[in-house]
Amino acid sequence: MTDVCVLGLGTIGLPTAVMFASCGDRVVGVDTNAVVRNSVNAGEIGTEEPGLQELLRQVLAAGRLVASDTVLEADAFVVAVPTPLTPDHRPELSNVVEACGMVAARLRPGNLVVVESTVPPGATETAIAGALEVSGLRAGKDFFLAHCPERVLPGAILREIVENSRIVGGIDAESAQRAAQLYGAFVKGDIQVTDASTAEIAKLAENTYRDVNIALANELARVAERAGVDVWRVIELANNHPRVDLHLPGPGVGGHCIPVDPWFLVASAPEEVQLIPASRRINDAQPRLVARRVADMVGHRRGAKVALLGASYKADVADSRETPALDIIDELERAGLTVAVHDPLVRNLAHPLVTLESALTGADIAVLAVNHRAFESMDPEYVGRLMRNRVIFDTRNCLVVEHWKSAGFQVSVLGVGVPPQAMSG
Ligand code: SAJ
Repeated sequence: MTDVCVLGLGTIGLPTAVMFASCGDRVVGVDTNAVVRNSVNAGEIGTEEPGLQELLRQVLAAGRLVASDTVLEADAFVVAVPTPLTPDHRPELSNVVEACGMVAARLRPGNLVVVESTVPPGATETAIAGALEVSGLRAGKDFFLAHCPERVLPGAILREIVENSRIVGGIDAESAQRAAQLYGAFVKGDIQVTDASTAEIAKLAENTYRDVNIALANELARVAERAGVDVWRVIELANNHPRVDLHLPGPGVGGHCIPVDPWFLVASAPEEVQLIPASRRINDAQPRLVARRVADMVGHRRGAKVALLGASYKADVADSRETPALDIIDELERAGLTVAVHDPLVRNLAHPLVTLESALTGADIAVLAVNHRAFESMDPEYVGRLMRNRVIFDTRNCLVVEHWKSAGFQVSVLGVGVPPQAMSG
Protein backbone atom coordinates (compact mmCIF):
# COMPACT_ATOMS: atom_id res chain seq x y z
CA MET A 1 0.00 0.00 0.00
CA THR A 2 1.04 3.57 -0.68
CA ASP A 3 1.95 5.79 2.25
CA VAL A 4 1.09 9.10 0.63
CA CYS A 5 -0.99 9.97 -2.42
CA VAL A 6 -0.44 13.51 -3.76
CA LEU A 7 -3.11 14.88 -6.11
CA GLY A 8 -1.79 17.45 -8.59
CA LEU A 9 1.82 17.35 -9.81
CA GLY A 10 2.25 21.06 -10.53
CA THR A 11 4.41 23.78 -9.00
CA ILE A 12 3.57 22.67 -5.46
CA GLY A 13 2.38 19.06 -5.75
CA LEU A 14 5.47 17.73 -7.50
CA PRO A 15 8.06 19.08 -5.03
CA THR A 16 5.81 17.97 -2.17
CA ALA A 17 5.54 14.43 -3.59
CA VAL A 18 9.30 14.35 -4.17
CA MET A 19 9.98 15.48 -0.58
CA PHE A 20 7.75 12.78 0.94
CA ALA A 21 9.43 10.20 -1.30
CA SER A 22 12.90 11.42 -0.37
CA CYS A 23 12.01 10.84 3.30
CA GLY A 24 11.28 7.20 2.57
CA ASP A 25 7.53 7.29 1.96
CA ARG A 26 6.07 5.37 -0.96
CA VAL A 27 4.31 8.04 -2.96
CA VAL A 28 1.80 7.99 -5.79
CA GLY A 29 1.44 11.33 -7.55
CA VAL A 30 -1.84 11.70 -9.40
CA ASP A 31 -2.32 14.10 -12.29
CA THR A 32 -5.08 14.20 -14.88
CA ASN A 33 -2.64 15.49 -17.53
CA ALA A 34 -0.89 12.60 -19.35
CA VAL A 35 1.96 14.86 -20.52
CA VAL A 36 2.73 15.78 -16.90
CA ARG A 37 2.57 12.12 -15.76
CA ASN A 38 4.83 10.93 -18.56
CA SER A 39 7.45 13.59 -17.99
CA VAL A 40 7.46 12.97 -14.22
CA ASN A 41 7.85 9.21 -14.72
CA ALA A 42 10.65 9.85 -17.22
CA GLY A 43 12.37 12.26 -14.79
CA GLU A 44 12.29 14.90 -17.54
CA ILE A 45 10.31 17.82 -16.17
CA GLY A 46 12.39 20.54 -17.82
CA THR A 47 11.81 22.91 -14.88
CA GLU A 48 13.98 25.84 -13.92
CA GLU A 49 13.29 25.07 -10.23
CA PRO A 50 16.75 24.54 -8.72
CA GLY A 51 17.43 20.95 -7.60
CA LEU A 52 13.97 19.56 -8.39
CA GLN A 53 14.82 17.49 -11.45
CA GLU A 54 17.82 15.89 -9.68
CA LEU A 55 15.82 14.97 -6.57
CA LEU A 56 12.99 13.63 -8.73
CA ARG A 57 15.43 11.35 -10.55
CA GLN A 58 16.77 10.05 -7.22
CA VAL A 59 13.34 9.12 -5.85
CA LEU A 60 12.32 7.56 -9.18
CA ALA A 61 15.49 5.47 -9.19
CA ALA A 62 14.74 4.38 -5.60
CA GLY A 63 11.26 3.31 -6.73
CA ARG A 64 9.57 5.58 -4.18
CA LEU A 65 7.51 7.76 -6.53
CA VAL A 66 5.28 6.97 -9.44
CA ALA A 67 2.93 9.28 -11.35
CA SER A 68 -0.46 7.82 -12.13
CA ASP A 69 -3.93 8.85 -13.29
CA THR A 70 -5.51 6.80 -10.51
CA VAL A 71 -5.84 7.51 -6.81
CA LEU A 72 -4.78 4.47 -4.80
CA GLU A 73 -5.47 3.61 -1.17
CA ALA A 74 -3.03 5.46 1.08
CA ASP A 75 -2.49 6.51 4.69
CA ALA A 76 -2.51 10.19 3.74
CA PHE A 77 -3.83 12.15 0.78
CA VAL A 78 -2.41 15.58 -0.07
CA VAL A 79 -4.42 17.77 -2.45
CA ALA A 80 -2.34 20.35 -4.35
CA VAL A 81 -4.41 21.28 -7.40
CA PRO A 82 -4.92 24.86 -8.62
CA THR A 83 -7.78 27.11 -7.46
CA PRO A 84 -8.10 29.73 -10.19
CA LEU A 85 -10.44 32.73 -10.32
CA THR A 86 -13.69 32.87 -12.25
CA PRO A 87 -14.00 35.84 -14.67
CA ASP A 88 -16.03 37.67 -11.99
CA HIS A 89 -13.24 37.25 -9.41
CA ARG A 90 -14.62 34.33 -7.41
CA PRO A 91 -12.66 31.29 -6.31
CA GLU A 92 -13.07 28.34 -8.69
CA LEU A 93 -13.05 25.31 -6.40
CA SER A 94 -14.01 22.68 -8.97
CA ASN A 95 -10.48 21.18 -9.24
CA VAL A 96 -10.27 20.78 -5.46
CA VAL A 97 -13.75 19.32 -5.20
CA GLU A 98 -13.05 16.90 -8.07
CA ALA A 99 -9.77 15.80 -6.49
CA CYS A 100 -11.55 15.24 -3.17
CA GLY A 101 -14.17 13.21 -5.03
CA MET A 102 -11.36 10.95 -6.33
CA VAL A 103 -10.01 10.62 -2.79
CA ALA A 104 -13.49 9.80 -1.45
CA ALA A 105 -13.59 6.68 -3.64
CA ARG A 106 -10.47 5.32 -1.86
CA LEU A 107 -10.92 6.75 1.61
CA ARG A 108 -10.72 4.35 4.55
CA PRO A 109 -11.31 4.91 8.26
CA GLY A 110 -8.28 6.47 9.97
CA ASN A 111 -6.95 8.18 6.80
CA LEU A 112 -5.67 11.75 6.81
CA VAL A 113 -6.59 14.22 4.05
CA VAL A 114 -4.59 17.44 3.75
CA VAL A 115 -5.49 20.27 1.37
CA GLU A 116 -2.54 22.47 0.37
CA SER A 117 -4.43 24.29 -2.40
CA THR A 118 -5.31 27.87 -1.51
CA VAL A 119 -9.01 27.97 -0.65
CA PRO A 120 -11.51 30.62 0.50
CA PRO A 121 -12.44 30.96 4.18
CA GLY A 122 -14.59 28.08 5.38
CA ALA A 123 -14.02 25.84 2.34
CA THR A 124 -12.25 23.05 4.24
CA GLU A 125 -15.14 22.56 6.64
CA THR A 126 -17.86 22.88 3.99
CA ALA A 127 -17.16 22.11 0.30
CA ILE A 128 -14.07 19.98 0.94
CA ALA A 129 -15.43 17.97 3.87
CA GLY A 130 -18.65 17.51 1.89
CA ALA A 131 -16.84 16.15 -1.19
CA LEU A 132 -14.92 13.68 0.97
CA GLU A 133 -17.98 12.58 2.94
CA VAL A 134 -19.48 11.20 -0.27
CA SER A 135 -17.39 8.21 0.83
CA GLY A 136 -19.91 7.63 3.60
CA LEU A 137 -17.19 8.42 6.18
CA ARG A 138 -17.47 11.45 8.47
CA ALA A 139 -14.77 14.14 8.65
CA GLY A 140 -13.35 14.36 12.16
CA LYS A 141 -15.06 11.09 13.14
CA ASP A 142 -13.88 8.50 10.63
CA PHE A 143 -11.06 10.38 8.89
CA PHE A 144 -8.84 13.36 9.65
CA LEU A 145 -8.91 16.57 7.61
CA ALA A 146 -6.61 19.60 7.62
CA HIS A 147 -5.69 22.64 5.55
CA CYS A 148 -1.94 23.10 5.29
CA PRO A 149 -1.37 25.99 2.86
CA GLU A 150 1.73 25.99 0.73
CA ARG A 151 4.02 29.01 1.24
CA VAL A 152 7.02 28.34 -0.95
CA LEU A 153 8.55 30.86 -3.32
CA PRO A 154 8.95 29.77 -6.94
CA GLY A 155 12.69 29.74 -7.63
CA ALA A 156 13.51 28.64 -4.05
CA ILE A 157 10.93 25.88 -3.53
CA LEU A 158 13.17 23.04 -2.39
CA ARG A 159 14.86 25.21 0.22
CA GLU A 160 11.66 26.89 1.45
CA ILE A 161 9.61 23.66 1.57
CA VAL A 162 12.05 22.44 4.23
CA GLU A 163 13.00 25.65 6.04
CA ASN A 164 9.76 27.69 6.09
CA SER A 165 7.43 27.39 9.01
CA ARG A 166 4.10 25.72 8.21
CA ILE A 167 0.56 26.48 9.28
CA VAL A 168 -1.50 23.37 9.90
CA GLY A 169 -5.22 23.99 10.37
CA GLY A 170 -7.24 20.98 11.40
CA ILE A 171 -11.00 20.64 11.42
CA ASP A 172 -10.31 19.36 14.94
CA ALA A 173 -7.27 19.06 17.22
CA GLU A 174 -6.55 15.44 16.30
CA SER A 175 -6.62 16.23 12.55
CA ALA A 176 -4.15 19.09 13.08
CA GLN A 177 -1.83 16.85 15.11
CA ARG A 178 -1.87 14.11 12.45
CA ALA A 179 -1.10 16.63 9.69
CA ALA A 180 1.70 18.20 11.74
CA GLN A 181 3.20 14.74 12.16
CA LEU A 182 3.01 14.08 8.42
CA TYR A 183 4.91 17.28 7.53
CA GLY A 184 7.35 16.77 10.40
CA ALA A 185 9.02 14.19 8.12
CA PHE A 186 10.81 16.94 6.17
CA VAL A 187 9.84 20.40 7.52
CA LYS A 188 12.57 21.95 9.65
CA GLY A 189 10.70 25.23 10.29
CA ASP A 190 8.10 25.56 13.06
CA ILE A 191 4.85 23.75 12.48
CA GLN A 192 2.11 25.95 13.87
CA VAL A 193 -1.14 24.26 14.66
CA THR A 194 -4.51 25.99 14.41
CA ASP A 195 -8.04 25.47 13.10
CA ALA A 196 -8.83 25.14 9.38
CA SER A 197 -10.54 28.51 8.87
CA THR A 198 -7.72 30.41 10.60
CA ALA A 199 -5.19 28.62 8.39
CA GLU A 200 -7.19 29.50 5.26
CA ILE A 201 -7.34 33.21 6.12
CA ALA A 202 -3.71 33.34 7.30
CA LYS A 203 -2.55 32.06 3.91
CA LEU A 204 -4.72 34.58 2.05
CA ALA A 205 -3.55 37.35 4.39
CA GLU A 206 0.10 36.68 3.54
CA ASN A 207 -0.35 37.15 -0.19
CA THR A 208 -2.82 40.01 0.28
CA TYR A 209 -0.31 41.82 2.52
CA ARG A 210 2.17 41.63 -0.33
CA ASP A 211 -0.36 42.84 -2.91
CA VAL A 212 -1.50 45.79 -0.78
CA ASN A 213 2.09 46.71 0.01
CA ILE A 214 3.06 46.60 -3.69
CA ALA A 215 -0.01 48.76 -4.50
CA LEU A 216 1.26 51.33 -2.00
CA ALA A 217 4.69 51.24 -3.67
CA ASN A 218 3.07 51.69 -7.09
CA GLU A 219 1.09 54.65 -5.81
CA LEU A 220 4.20 56.15 -4.25
CA ALA A 221 5.91 55.76 -7.64
CA ARG A 222 3.18 57.92 -9.20
CA VAL A 223 3.56 60.52 -6.43
CA ALA A 224 7.34 60.55 -6.84
CA GLU A 225 7.12 61.00 -10.60
CA ARG A 226 4.79 63.96 -10.08
CA ALA A 227 7.13 65.46 -7.46
CA GLY A 228 10.24 64.94 -9.57
CA VAL A 229 11.96 62.55 -7.17
CA ASP A 230 13.21 58.97 -7.23
CA VAL A 231 10.78 56.54 -5.54
CA TRP A 232 13.47 53.85 -5.22
CA ARG A 233 15.57 56.18 -3.07
CA VAL A 234 12.43 57.19 -1.14
CA ILE A 235 11.69 53.53 -0.37
CA GLU A 236 15.29 52.78 0.53
CA LEU A 237 15.30 55.65 3.01
CA ALA A 238 11.87 54.85 4.47
CA ASN A 239 12.85 51.20 4.91
CA ASN A 240 15.70 52.27 7.20
CA HIS A 241 12.99 52.85 9.76
CA PRO A 242 12.83 49.78 12.02
CA ARG A 243 9.08 49.35 11.54
CA VAL A 244 8.75 50.06 7.81
CA ASP A 245 9.00 47.43 5.05
CA LEU A 246 7.78 48.96 1.81
CA HIS A 247 7.77 46.66 -1.21
CA LEU A 248 8.83 47.79 -4.67
CA PRO A 249 6.89 49.28 -7.58
CA GLY A 250 6.88 47.56 -10.96
CA PRO A 251 5.03 47.03 -14.22
CA GLY A 252 2.26 45.05 -12.51
CA VAL A 253 1.75 42.06 -10.23
CA GLY A 254 1.81 38.63 -11.83
CA GLY A 255 2.03 34.95 -10.95
CA HIS A 256 -0.76 32.60 -10.03
CA CYS A 257 -1.01 33.65 -6.36
CA ILE A 258 -0.62 37.32 -5.48
CA PRO A 259 -3.04 38.69 -8.11
CA VAL A 260 -5.54 35.91 -7.32
CA ASP A 261 -5.65 35.28 -3.58
CA PRO A 262 -6.82 38.74 -2.45
CA TRP A 263 -10.01 38.19 -4.45
CA PHE A 264 -10.76 35.11 -2.29
CA LEU A 265 -10.95 37.42 0.71
CA VAL A 266 -13.05 39.93 -1.20
CA ALA A 267 -15.50 37.23 -2.32
CA SER A 268 -15.88 36.02 1.26
CA ALA A 269 -16.94 39.43 2.63
CA PRO A 270 -17.65 41.76 -0.33
CA GLU A 271 -19.40 44.39 1.74
CA GLU A 272 -16.69 44.60 4.38
CA VAL A 273 -13.61 45.22 2.23
CA GLN A 274 -12.33 48.36 0.49
CA LEU A 275 -8.55 48.36 0.72
CA ILE A 276 -8.07 44.92 -0.83
CA PRO A 277 -10.00 45.49 -4.09
CA ALA A 278 -8.58 49.02 -4.39
CA SER A 279 -5.06 47.57 -4.19
CA ARG A 280 -5.88 44.98 -6.83
CA ARG A 281 -7.08 47.73 -9.16
CA ILE A 282 -3.97 49.86 -8.55
CA ASN A 283 -1.70 46.94 -9.41
CA ASP A 284 -3.79 45.91 -12.40
CA ALA A 285 -3.48 49.45 -13.79
CA GLN A 286 0.34 49.35 -13.87
CA PRO A 287 0.72 47.64 -17.29
CA ARG A 288 -1.52 50.33 -18.82
CA LEU A 289 0.55 53.10 -17.24
CA VAL A 290 3.76 51.52 -18.51
CA ALA A 291 2.34 51.22 -22.04
CA ARG A 292 1.12 54.83 -21.98
CA ARG A 293 4.56 56.04 -20.95
CA VAL A 294 6.21 54.00 -23.73
CA ALA A 295 3.79 55.41 -26.31
CA ASP A 296 4.63 58.93 -25.06
CA MET A 297 8.35 58.20 -25.34
CA VAL A 298 8.05 57.22 -29.03
CA GLY A 299 5.79 60.20 -29.74
CA HIS A 300 2.77 57.92 -30.41
CA ARG A 301 4.31 57.09 -33.80
CA ARG A 302 2.28 54.23 -35.36
CA GLY A 303 4.44 51.24 -36.22
CA ALA A 304 7.29 52.31 -33.92
CA LYS A 305 9.10 49.17 -32.74
CA VAL A 306 9.23 48.31 -29.04
CA ALA A 307 11.71 45.68 -27.83
CA LEU A 308 10.04 44.26 -24.72
CA LEU A 309 12.66 42.56 -22.58
CA GLY A 310 11.22 40.07 -20.10
CA ALA A 311 7.96 38.10 -20.27
CA SER A 312 7.98 36.03 -17.07
CA TYR A 313 5.95 37.22 -14.09
CA LYS A 314 9.12 38.00 -12.13
CA ALA A 315 12.91 37.81 -12.24
CA ASP A 316 14.82 34.61 -12.97
CA VAL A 317 11.82 32.30 -13.36
CA ALA A 318 10.46 30.78 -16.59
CA ASP A 319 6.84 31.03 -15.39
CA SER A 320 4.70 33.47 -17.39
CA ARG A 321 1.33 32.84 -15.73
CA GLU A 322 -0.57 36.11 -15.21
CA THR A 323 2.47 38.01 -16.40
CA PRO A 324 1.99 41.79 -16.67
CA ALA A 325 4.05 41.60 -19.89
CA LEU A 326 1.03 40.32 -21.83
CA ASP A 327 -1.12 43.25 -20.72
CA ILE A 328 1.66 45.67 -21.65
CA ILE A 329 1.93 44.05 -25.11
CA ASP A 330 -1.86 44.33 -25.63
CA GLU A 331 -1.88 48.00 -24.66
CA LEU A 332 1.11 48.79 -26.87
CA GLU A 333 -0.43 47.04 -29.86
CA ARG A 334 -3.71 48.83 -29.26
CA ALA A 335 -1.72 52.07 -29.41
CA GLY A 336 -0.47 51.06 -32.89
CA LEU A 337 3.06 50.06 -31.86
CA THR A 338 4.91 46.93 -32.99
CA VAL A 339 6.18 44.76 -30.14
CA ALA A 340 9.05 42.24 -30.31
CA VAL A 341 9.39 40.20 -27.11
CA HIS A 342 12.49 38.50 -25.75
CA ASP A 343 12.88 36.47 -22.57
CA PRO A 344 15.92 34.28 -21.90
CA LEU A 345 13.89 31.80 -19.76
CA VAL A 346 10.26 31.77 -20.88
CA ARG A 347 9.38 29.05 -23.44
CA ASN A 348 5.61 29.52 -23.79
CA LEU A 349 3.77 32.79 -24.20
CA ALA A 350 0.61 33.87 -25.97
CA HIS A 351 2.82 36.11 -28.14
CA PRO A 352 5.82 35.15 -30.30
CA LEU A 353 9.20 35.16 -28.56
CA VAL A 354 12.34 36.17 -30.45
CA THR A 355 16.07 36.34 -29.74
CA LEU A 356 17.53 39.37 -27.98
CA GLU A 357 19.24 40.42 -31.18
CA SER A 358 16.07 40.19 -33.22
CA ALA A 359 14.03 42.08 -30.59
CA LEU A 360 16.53 44.92 -30.45
CA THR A 361 17.28 45.23 -34.17
CA GLY A 362 15.74 48.44 -35.47
CA ALA A 363 13.89 49.08 -32.19
CA ASP A 364 12.85 52.63 -31.33
CA ILE A 365 12.72 51.86 -27.61
CA ALA A 366 13.72 49.00 -25.30
CA VAL A 367 11.44 48.34 -22.33
CA LEU A 368 12.81 46.31 -19.46
CA ALA A 369 9.80 44.50 -17.97
CA VAL A 370 11.63 41.90 -15.84
CA ASN A 371 14.86 42.24 -13.88
CA HIS A 372 16.38 38.93 -15.01
CA ARG A 373 20.05 38.76 -14.04
CA ALA A 374 20.87 38.33 -17.75
CA PHE A 375 19.45 41.79 -18.48
CA GLU A 376 21.32 43.55 -15.68
CA SER A 377 24.62 42.67 -17.34
CA MET A 378 23.64 43.71 -20.89
CA ASP A 379 26.24 45.80 -22.67
CA PRO A 380 24.76 49.21 -23.59
CA GLU A 381 27.08 49.46 -26.63
CA TYR A 382 25.85 46.13 -28.00
CA VAL A 383 22.22 47.11 -27.42
CA GLY A 384 22.71 50.59 -28.86
CA ARG A 385 24.34 49.31 -32.06
CA LEU A 386 21.30 47.16 -32.83
CA MET A 387 18.60 49.72 -32.00
CA ARG A 388 17.37 52.49 -34.25
CA ASN A 389 17.12 54.92 -31.35
CA ARG A 390 19.04 54.72 -28.09
CA VAL A 391 16.03 54.93 -25.77
CA ILE A 392 15.39 52.61 -22.82
CA PHE A 393 12.67 52.44 -20.16
CA ASP A 394 13.53 50.42 -17.04
CA THR A 395 10.39 49.42 -15.12
CA ARG A 396 12.38 47.51 -12.47
CA ASN A 397 15.21 49.91 -11.65
CA CYS A 398 17.81 47.28 -12.39
CA LEU A 399 20.07 49.06 -14.86
CA VAL A 400 23.05 51.20 -13.92
CA VAL A 401 21.69 54.40 -15.44
CA GLU A 402 25.09 56.11 -15.74
CA HIS A 403 26.46 53.30 -17.97
CA TRP A 404 23.54 53.67 -20.34
CA LYS A 405 23.67 57.44 -20.37
CA SER A 406 27.37 57.39 -21.19
CA ALA A 407 26.56 55.13 -24.16
CA GLY A 408 24.25 57.90 -25.42
CA PHE A 409 20.96 56.42 -24.19
CA GLN A 410 17.96 58.42 -23.11
CA VAL A 411 17.04 56.47 -19.96
CA SER A 412 13.73 56.55 -18.08
CA VAL A 413 13.04 54.60 -14.91
CA LEU A 414 9.57 53.84 -13.55
CA GLY A 415 8.93 55.94 -10.46
CA VAL A 416 11.70 58.42 -11.16
CA GLY A 417 10.45 61.91 -11.96
CA VAL A 418 12.31 64.75 -13.56
CA PRO A 419 13.29 67.32 -10.89
CA PRO A 420 11.48 70.66 -11.46
CA GLN A 421 14.78 72.58 -11.86
CA ALA A 422 15.90 70.14 -14.61
CA MET A 423 12.61 70.71 -16.45
CA SER A 424 12.83 74.48 -16.35
CA GLY A 425 16.55 74.40 -17.22
N1 SAJ B 1 6.38 42.25 -7.06
C1 SAJ B 1 6.45 43.63 -7.13
N2 SAJ B 1 7.09 44.30 -6.12
C2 SAJ B 1 7.63 43.64 -5.06
C3 SAJ B 1 7.56 42.26 -5.00
C4 SAJ B 1 6.91 41.58 -6.02
O1 SAJ B 1 5.97 44.25 -8.07
O2 SAJ B 1 8.21 44.32 -4.19
C5 SAJ B 1 5.67 41.51 -8.12
C6 SAJ B 1 6.57 40.48 -8.84
O3 SAJ B 1 7.29 41.10 -9.86
C7 SAJ B 1 5.54 39.49 -9.34
C8 SAJ B 1 4.47 39.50 -8.25
O4 SAJ B 1 4.68 40.70 -7.51
O5 SAJ B 1 4.96 39.93 -10.55
C9 SAJ B 1 4.47 38.31 -7.32
O6 SAJ B 1 5.80 37.95 -6.97
P1 SAJ B 1 6.22 37.53 -5.49
O7 SAJ B 1 7.68 37.24 -5.48
O8 SAJ B 1 5.74 38.56 -4.54
O9 SAJ B 1 5.33 36.26 -5.16
P2 SAJ B 1 5.11 34.79 -5.83
O10 SAJ B 1 3.78 34.81 -6.52
O11 SAJ B 1 6.27 34.32 -6.61
O12 SAJ B 1 4.99 33.88 -4.50
C10 SAJ B 1 4.11 34.27 -3.46
C11 SAJ B 1 4.85 34.13 -2.12
N3 SAJ B 1 4.06 34.73 -1.05
C12 SAJ B 1 4.62 35.57 -0.15
O13 SAJ B 1 5.79 35.88 -0.18
C13 SAJ B 1 3.72 36.07 0.93
C14 SAJ B 1 5.10 32.65 -1.82
O14 SAJ B 1 5.69 32.48 -0.55
C15 SAJ B 1 3.78 31.86 -1.89
O15 SAJ B 1 3.99 30.48 -1.67
C16 SAJ B 1 3.21 32.04 -3.29
O16 SAJ B 1 2.95 33.44 -3.49
C17 SAJ B 1 1.94 31.23 -3.39
O17 SAJ B 1 1.99 30.17 -4.06
O18 SAJ B 1 0.95 31.58 -2.74
